[in-house]
Amino acid sequence: MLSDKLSAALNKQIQVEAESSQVYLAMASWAEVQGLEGVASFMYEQSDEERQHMLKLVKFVNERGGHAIVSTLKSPKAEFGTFRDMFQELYNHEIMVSKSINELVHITLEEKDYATHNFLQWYVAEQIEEEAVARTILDKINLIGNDKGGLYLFDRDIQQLTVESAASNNPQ
Ligand code: OFO
Repeated sequence: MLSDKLSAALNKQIQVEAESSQVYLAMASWAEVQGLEGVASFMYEQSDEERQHMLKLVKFVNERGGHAIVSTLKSPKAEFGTFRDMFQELYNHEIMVSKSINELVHITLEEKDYATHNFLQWYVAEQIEEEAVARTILDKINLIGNDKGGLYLFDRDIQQLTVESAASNNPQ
């Protein structure tokens, strides 16, 4: 059975994951309108993944005797400046989410809830991977600079990354 404190913190995380899905959906739409097909499909995929993260939490909270709450979400912005700015935002967003997961893990230790602690390890690992992917993408963007041909290749490469992650990613 979840404690009230942990239940509230998990519900807050449900909101964070749902808002992440919204932010990446807004990024996907912006990229699509800019003609960056590869970047758009990468972002659509990220958005879907965040929804899966949210659902996994909903099911866990309910299974453990809590009540997962579906809350109002902040509306994400519609414009992202340059695609470099957008990926910088994605990276910053993931760092914020990692902090939020760490805070949750901290509460599980305070509450001595080792089942939830164990459940959250999947999210800890996922955040390490997502931060690493975002950093790799930013490094590539810095290499390209303002080169149009480089941007074309980047857009094609990132599409490949989406296909690979869809093949290897199997959220339960
Ligand atoms: Fe939910 O995985 Fe990152 O944010």
